[in-house]
Amino acid sequence: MKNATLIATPALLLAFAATAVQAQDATAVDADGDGQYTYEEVIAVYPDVTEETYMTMDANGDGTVDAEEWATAEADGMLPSEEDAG
Ligand SMILES: [Ca+2]
Ligand SMILES: [Ca+2]
Repeated sequence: MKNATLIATPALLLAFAATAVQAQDATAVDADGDGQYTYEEVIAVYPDVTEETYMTMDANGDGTVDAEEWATAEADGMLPSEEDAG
């Protein structure tokens, strides 16, 4: 049974890792961790976000979406649902 355990564990870790990635959207989007979510960073995680949507998310019009604007967009349902991506 030891062999079976060794095989099963990596699969469980992969499943857990996939769940963890989905659960930390905001930090995953801000790839360089500067607190600004550039359009490039956003579409890397949410390919369905159009430039128009991004500009709508950029509430103060400074050209980037910050954490506060991101949270507002998320609350307003502007981000495509992860459930639709499958
Ligand atoms: Ca960034
Ligand atoms: Ca902004």
